Amino acid sequence: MSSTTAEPAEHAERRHFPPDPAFAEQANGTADLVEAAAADHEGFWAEQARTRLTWAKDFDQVLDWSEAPFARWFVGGELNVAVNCVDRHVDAGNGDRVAIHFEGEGGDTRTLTYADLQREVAKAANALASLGVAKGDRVAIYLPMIPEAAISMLACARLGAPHSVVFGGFSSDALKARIADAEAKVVITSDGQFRRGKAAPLKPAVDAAVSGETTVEKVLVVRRTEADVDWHEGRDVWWHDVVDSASDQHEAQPVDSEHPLFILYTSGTTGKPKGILHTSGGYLTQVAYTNAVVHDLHPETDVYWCTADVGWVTGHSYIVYGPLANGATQVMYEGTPDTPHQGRWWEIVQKYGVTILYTAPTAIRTCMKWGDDIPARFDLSSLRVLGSVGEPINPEAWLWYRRVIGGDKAPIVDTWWQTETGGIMISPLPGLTDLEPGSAQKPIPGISAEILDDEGQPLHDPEKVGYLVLTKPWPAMLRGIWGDPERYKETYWSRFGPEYYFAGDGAKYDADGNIWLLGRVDDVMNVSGHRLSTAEIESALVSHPSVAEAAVVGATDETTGQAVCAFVILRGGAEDRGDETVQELRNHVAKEIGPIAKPRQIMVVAELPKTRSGKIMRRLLRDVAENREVGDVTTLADSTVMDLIKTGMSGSS
Ligand code: 6R9
Repeated sequence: MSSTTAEPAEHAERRHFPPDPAFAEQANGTADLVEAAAADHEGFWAEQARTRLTWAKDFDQVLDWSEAPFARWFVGGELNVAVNCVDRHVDAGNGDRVAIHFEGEGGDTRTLTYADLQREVAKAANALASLGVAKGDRVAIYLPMIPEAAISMLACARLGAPHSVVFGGFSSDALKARIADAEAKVVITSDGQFRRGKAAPLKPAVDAAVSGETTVEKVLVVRRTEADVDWHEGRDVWWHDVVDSASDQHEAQPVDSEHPLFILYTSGTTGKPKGILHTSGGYLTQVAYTNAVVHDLHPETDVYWCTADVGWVTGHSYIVYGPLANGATQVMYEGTPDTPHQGRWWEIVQKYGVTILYTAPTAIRTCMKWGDDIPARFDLSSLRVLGSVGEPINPEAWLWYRRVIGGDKAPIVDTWWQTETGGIMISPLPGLTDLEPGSAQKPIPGISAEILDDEGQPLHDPEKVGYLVLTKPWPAMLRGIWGDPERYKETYWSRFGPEYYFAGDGAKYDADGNIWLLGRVDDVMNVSGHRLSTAEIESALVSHPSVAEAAVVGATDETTGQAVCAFVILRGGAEDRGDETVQELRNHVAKEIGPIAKPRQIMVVAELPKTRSGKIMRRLLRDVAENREVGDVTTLADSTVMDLIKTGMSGSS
């Protein structure tokens, strides 16, 4: 890549939002915390580990980095993760506090207090043990968003059996590959799941995935939709048979701080999926800390809701482990935001009095597309913190989120992190930071990042695009790729040498020293020697009043090397005037960024290809833009989207 300066988008509104003094007064994230972390990195994390978690045996060393890049945190310490997330809250007298308000897509509800959760997790742990699961065995979990997903994860943690959660939307092939890689002994699934008002089967995918040679001995099946299922005597067992009848008393054994907690496969890019390995003490410390400080969680008074699926790392860290370690009361919702109507999420916020909402930019842009009048029908005044994760949030969507959902007052935390980092790394602190729409801003206390140029030199010039790296080990960092230590070193610790964790994201500083994340490095384009970021052009397109969502890719071009190709979804109400619309949008990008960024081609589409966690799969759009056969679509939320786009393409030329 060249180090050409990318022009900043000249957004009409360059507004900052200073923290509200009343909010700052009660905030968990304080200036003292920032100071403490800067003064003593390891001492700071030791303090977080000791004050936020309950250890069965204290640790005697904070960090062992002698085998870098393989870290060991809180060496010698012992704890049980499930005990930290459940039992200790009951022991502290909070058994009656609601842990989970479950809302099914069809409107069925279930309330689980911490005491209920303790009983359910103990039963599930006893049942898994009776099926032969012991410490160290791997368990695959392929479930919809129902309480049993969290209960299963915690039951595994209780036994010290690492889980591998696979999205309920993934195909049997994807499931099979993940089961094989982790050599899972048991799979936990359900008969089916409710999506968009219909029951969709899940168990057949498991049946296909475990047919033939397999490591799987038992399949534990939750009844959810009551659909008929094929039954394999001797292998399949019903949850309601073995879990419901199990004892609700279970003695949990502490595990070593470095005992594996879970494997989670990263999706999206090409090649064999990577089984990202996380362990116990460091991971739990960082997710508890960030959930308290970044989301500003006050467990006695807040009602927290993270809209992610548990099959995504966000569901692991910010539905299950972080909030439950902190004793939070949270909402868990099974379905889609528009079932049975487009106000469903806001109805849930109103119903439970949600105070903290954590979601993804793609969801925010979708709600923007549906129009302001939908959220306006509900009382959203309980919301006091809003969070964003998964992609850069463009300033337009940020401002909409704050105004329409946050009542023009709730701070937004734009949180940058990855499956590999385990927990939040770069984010504003809601009581402390002067908020800058569109930027994730600064590493949180305890985390250090830099932006490097092609030669690996620190880049401090504002607006120059470089590579984001992390410069110090952190407690929730991945401990490796399951079964492939070389790939771990090669992927993350070789691009700029062993000192720097290479995140794979493009980034730049602005004049105030805020970090702007610019998308995956593979998605950065080079047009006539100018480096352009997909995120910036997309942001410029979305700042046009007719555009709801945009995806930009670089397609090979004979004259310019690469050319900008854009795919856009228009907002509800915006008319598609064919060439006129396209011209207007091209000119808009030229005006916002510069003529060099003007898309060669703009396609108006109805949908964009996204993973289940809402990330646009640009490589598939690149295939379309370069007239190639479309690649692997198994991790798409809806694989028919690509057919729609291809048909649209041939029709429009
Ligand atoms: C948590 C999660 C990681 C990649 C990451 C980056 C993108 C996530 C972001 C963001 C800009 C943010 N990403 N949060 N980009 N601003 N606030 O998403 O994990 O699924 O592993 O994806 O997502 O590109 O490298 P994961």
